[in-house]
Amino acid sequence: MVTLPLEFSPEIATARADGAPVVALESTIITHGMPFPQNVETAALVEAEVRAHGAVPATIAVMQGKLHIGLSEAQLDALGQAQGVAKLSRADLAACIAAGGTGATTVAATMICARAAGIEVFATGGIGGVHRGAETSFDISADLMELAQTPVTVVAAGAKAILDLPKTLEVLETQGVPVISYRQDDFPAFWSRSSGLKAPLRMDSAAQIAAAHRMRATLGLPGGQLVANPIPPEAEIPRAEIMPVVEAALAEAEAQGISAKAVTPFLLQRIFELTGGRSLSANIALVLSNARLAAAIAAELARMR
Ligand code: PSU
Ligand code: MN
Repeated sequence: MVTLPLEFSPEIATARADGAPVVALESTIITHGMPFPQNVETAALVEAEVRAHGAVPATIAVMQGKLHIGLSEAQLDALGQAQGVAKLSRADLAACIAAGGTGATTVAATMICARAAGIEVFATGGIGGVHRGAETSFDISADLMELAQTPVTVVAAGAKAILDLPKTLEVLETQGVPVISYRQDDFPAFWSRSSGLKAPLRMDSAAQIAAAHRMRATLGLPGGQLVANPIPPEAEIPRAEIMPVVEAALAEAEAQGISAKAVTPFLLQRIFELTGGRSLSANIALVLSNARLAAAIAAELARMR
């Protein structure tokens, strides 16, 4: 057997020794989800937000074959500026580490790494899902199947309207993933507070979410939970405004034959350009809000230990 080359930052090593609450953060949002320099600025703000709410942030990435749990400021900066960083999902992770490579982890890969590091809560922006036209393209993000098998509670602002949201909820239900809207009945749609669809579950406190996480393990069920936290009202882009932009970006992706792993980054970049950066301000606000909720859930879980 080879051992996993886990590399804990000093801050995370201390937090682990103390049993302090830790929140995992992904790195694909930095390399493929936002432009430089806002990506690096946001990563630092999100880490600060987690600390301000009583938990320790662990940004996760693969660098030169090491699985880093917690990055230094210099490492975050380097990752945020690097060109052509690999996007690692479940399928790519082992090959990248074994080859001594560097890559950013998606939601699926970050969940796998968080579990390996004993971290139970993870904050991000939006998860991948079922793409529109999946009935012909079969493009369904590995994030959904990861939620069904890896025991990490993921806090996101729902899924983007670039996806087919009804089909995304159907797959999550089929896979047995608890989808929990936070303090509202509707499933949120990333930039907008509502998708127009009801979420299967609703919870109103971090303690409730932590208790459900523990009970899932007690029942012997594999998998995690998806907590869908609506964007703060003041940062919301109403559906009527964002939908035409989403449609335009989707039409361009189709015309240019964008496929597979390139689809999500292409759409995010085009929507950023077409909204004159407004989509990015909304994205930053919702990630910060998710960081706060994830810190509160991690604190509850630490208290229950
Ligand atoms: N959705 C977003 N922002 C993102 C991503 C998705 O709103 O940054 C990233 C996440 O890392 C997610 C990945 O796990 O894209 C999903 O990619 P795919 O659809 O190729 O599985
Ligand atoms: Mn895909």
